Amino acid sequence: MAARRRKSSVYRRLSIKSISSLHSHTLELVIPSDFGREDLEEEAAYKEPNNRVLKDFIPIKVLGQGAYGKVYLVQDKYTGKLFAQKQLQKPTIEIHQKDENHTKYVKRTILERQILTNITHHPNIVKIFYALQDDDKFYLILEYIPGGELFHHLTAASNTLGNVFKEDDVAFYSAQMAMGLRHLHKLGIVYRDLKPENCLLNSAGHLVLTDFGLSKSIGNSHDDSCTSIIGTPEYMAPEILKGEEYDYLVDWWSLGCVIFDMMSGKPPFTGNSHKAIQDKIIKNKINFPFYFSLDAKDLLNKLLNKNINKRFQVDSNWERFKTHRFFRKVNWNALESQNYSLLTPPIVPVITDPILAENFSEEFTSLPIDGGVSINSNQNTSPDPFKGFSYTASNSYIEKFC
Ligand code: ISQ
Repeated sequence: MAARRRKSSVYRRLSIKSISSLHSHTLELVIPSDFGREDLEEEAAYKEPNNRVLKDFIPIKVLGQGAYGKVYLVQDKYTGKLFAQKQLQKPTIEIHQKDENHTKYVKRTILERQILTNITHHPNIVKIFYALQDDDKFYLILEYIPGGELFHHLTAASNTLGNVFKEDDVAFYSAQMAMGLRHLHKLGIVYRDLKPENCLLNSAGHLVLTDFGLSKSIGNSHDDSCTSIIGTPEYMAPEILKGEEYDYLVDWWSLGCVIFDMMSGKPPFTGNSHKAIQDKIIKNKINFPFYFSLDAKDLLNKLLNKNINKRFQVDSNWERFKTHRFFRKVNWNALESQNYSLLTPPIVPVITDPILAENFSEEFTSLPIDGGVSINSNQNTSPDPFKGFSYTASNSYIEKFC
């Protein structure tokens, strides 16, 4: 295959202030965003996208950090394309003895890779392009969603009631969440972890669900040992917290909690400890703020019914859900035909250059990039106890969607 130049170069804006004795000028220079990065080889030989190793992804910034790993913004050194790379430390005997939660995260990451690769393309669900590993870590190379968390924009959406969205905007985002959930349910997947942090905005302002570490394939596995609760219970359905059997309905409960949160700035049940929150979710009645509309309260009462037999069975009553008055301004036809250009998102994120990750918290983006890939990275782990983890999407998929 002949060497091919990168199709498009990514550019970065630099503002340089110059102060003369009389005036202050701002000069804007537009330079390639990989300027000065010798590791991005300008003349790198062309390599098919389905032929990547870890070292082909150059870490640019930290986008997020969890208990057991970080999410990096990385750049494919051959194409300049950006991806989100989710990393997780592999289990060692030492970690295993000290920390049983880590073992759960490892099982979840393996499950997350299986679930994501089984999901057919959907605009409201993050895409996976590669799953790689070296001796120390697992790496999921995912679609980069540059608009950041929906709730990052909620904090900016100050109005007289505080950091809350208008009801019509809440209807817009919750309809997109519902589209993503329904797609998963049709594939036999329960998401189980719908919460604000997992809802990102793409460059056009449409919502994308990420983080499938808690998802579960119904009927595939009865072993739930890897999915006992870690993290915050605020958006979790009472039947999960009680350790009872559950199904797709848990996602519609969580949707109710996220709608409540978008409209009021907090989820319906809060407290100082996980135990206090859990108790309220199981026992307490919901209190609606005075400014919630009748339509919103009606929908939320249906979604947030603690009794699973009385909760809104959205999957089997999809038409009734879509035609609820709360969603009266939503263009469901455009959503269902995936004609997103007909939709007008309430917020279009400011993205000067996606490589700047300006919609992600500085708490993360200012962290040093302590080597995205493990030192002494040896990708050909042998013998490989995690055989089956590694995955590469097809060239056509990578080229079409990235
Ligand atoms: C995609 N883009 C940005 C951040 C992300 C965090 C987690 C998973 C996927 C992501």
